[in-house]
Amino acid sequence: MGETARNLCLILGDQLSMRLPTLRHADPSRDVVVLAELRAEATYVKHHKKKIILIFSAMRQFAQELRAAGYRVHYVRYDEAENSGSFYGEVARLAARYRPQAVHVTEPGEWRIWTDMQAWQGRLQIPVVIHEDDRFFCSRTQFAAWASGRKSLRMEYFYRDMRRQHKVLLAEDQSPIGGEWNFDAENRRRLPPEVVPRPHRSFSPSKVTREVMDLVVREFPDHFGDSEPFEFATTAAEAEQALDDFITYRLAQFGDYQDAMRLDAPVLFHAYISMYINIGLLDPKTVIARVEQAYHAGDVPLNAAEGFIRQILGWREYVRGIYWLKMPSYAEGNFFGAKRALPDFYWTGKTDMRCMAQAIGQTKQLAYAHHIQRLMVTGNFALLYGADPAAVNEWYLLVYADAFEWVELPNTQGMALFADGGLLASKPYAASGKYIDKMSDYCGECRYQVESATGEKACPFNYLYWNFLAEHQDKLEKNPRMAMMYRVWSKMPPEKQTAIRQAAQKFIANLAS
Ligand code: FAD
Ligand code: DLZ
Ligand code: SF4
Repeated sequence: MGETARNLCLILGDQLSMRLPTLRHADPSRDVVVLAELRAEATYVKHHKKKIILIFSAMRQFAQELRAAGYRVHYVRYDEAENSGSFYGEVARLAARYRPQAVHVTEPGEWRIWTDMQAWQGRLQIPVVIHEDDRFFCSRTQFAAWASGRKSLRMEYFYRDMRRQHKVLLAEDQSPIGGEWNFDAENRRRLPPEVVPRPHRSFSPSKVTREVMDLVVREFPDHFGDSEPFEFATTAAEAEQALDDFITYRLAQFGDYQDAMRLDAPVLFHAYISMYINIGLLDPKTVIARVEQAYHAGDVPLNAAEGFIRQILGWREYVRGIYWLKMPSYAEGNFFGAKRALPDFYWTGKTDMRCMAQAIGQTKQLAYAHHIQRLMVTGNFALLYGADPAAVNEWYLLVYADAFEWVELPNTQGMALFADGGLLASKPYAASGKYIDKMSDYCGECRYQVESATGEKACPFNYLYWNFLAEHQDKLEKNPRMAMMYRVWSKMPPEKQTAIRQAAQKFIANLAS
């Protein structure tokens, strides 16, 4: 008879936290902790090579830390002959081997795995205990209670409740520090040329990472993106250093320049930590506490601390709540009936539109683009062009190192594409080239002219923007937040309107062919 275990404790690749509920319920001497590198997970979309490298390397090093902390670990490597390639396959195989009384796991981040897991107990004939993931501030049940009976599910009200409940940036009388809940209006400054952001902290690949890089290049050659140079943190200790670097050198200016974009600075004053938070290397609660401390110590202004905390305590928690509240139908939304395939340049980055080339080019290199690039460049283009939401969602899910469906889908469907018809956003984030020009230095380096809407050199964002408004007038003109733009459109001379729509149609036809 081989060795047995009391329980099998499965840890998924985005749950690499020592404080995970699964581990809190594990007895190091009697249970076996399982981590598995899986074909099904690495290929359900063709993830960026850097994303797979990050996850496999972080999993291998997390397993080492668990062993050092006294846990019995069964680690399944990608190329082991017995590896069945899926979560259920590995749990079933290892349950047959260790004959546990029960399987313990923390709830997964994706609907796909959650529905699969519901059948495990029946198939395995032993209890499968799914623990709530308390790395989040707001549980799925709590969000559902918050949403219940509300006409509008806007993030702002949820965020205020989170601030009150978790006593974040709160005065003694429960009012927000600084007198306002939100300093968004102070988060939209243009970046003057003389303000030069300090480059983000990068890490040299360890021996473990080097081995994983070889594996990924060998096994996933046709996946999106560059594998080298690989500079992500892959352990909790390194991720803490990345957080320190952000708080020390970039947080103070995060608030002012949150919406800015610059050619030579892909990260600007952003944190560059979402991939670490999402896979468990950084704890969101610790991140918020550190930022609040920096504010109270007088190291960073309130608009920076509040603006940053809003992203994590507000947006991150809110999109997760929306995902679990609305799945699986949320993924089917297509408010504008958009059907076009994604243009090829989303894969190659080869386009004369400088803004798109920059956002996609750095995505290929880094598996990262910051929020405004995702929303107002690649997302805005997909919206105006009429790209099929399913294709756009797949693209966002595979190109970014931080992409997991619970966070990717609401951001793409709801925020970038308005495919949910306005559940998440009060109006589409559609914008012409003027916005991109205001917030970046891209247009000066572009072959198109941002001030033109017609003619050979007209900026495609301009004619696509007006064409989008005209095409969806029936759906949008009653939205009070769109009224001003429809007034501008209606006052345009008819010949100009026709020229704009023809330019858009020609551009779309060219791309589609
Ligand atoms: P910062 O700008 O420094 O923000 C700090 C932190 O706040 C982030 O690390 C992240 O944890 C959180 N955060 C900020 N904005 C959001 C948001 N809108 N939703 C959830 N969390 C947020 N974020 C992901 O983590 N995974 C995704 O797959 C993802 N897909 C996106 C797709 C689209 C179309 C858009 C518009 C946004 C998407 N985002 C996604 C949100 C946001 O762009 C990233 O979280 C952010 O760019 C990560 O970079 P950072 O760590 O430098 O963030
Ligand atoms: C994203 C990912 C990848 C690429 N590979 C693995 C893996 O080999 N093993 C694993 O446990 N998890 C992986 N993940 C993360 C899972 O896809 C993620 O846990 C689920 O989608 C649930 O959020
Ligand atoms: Fe993008 Fe238009 Fe500016 Fe070129 S001119 S960078 S296409 S917004």
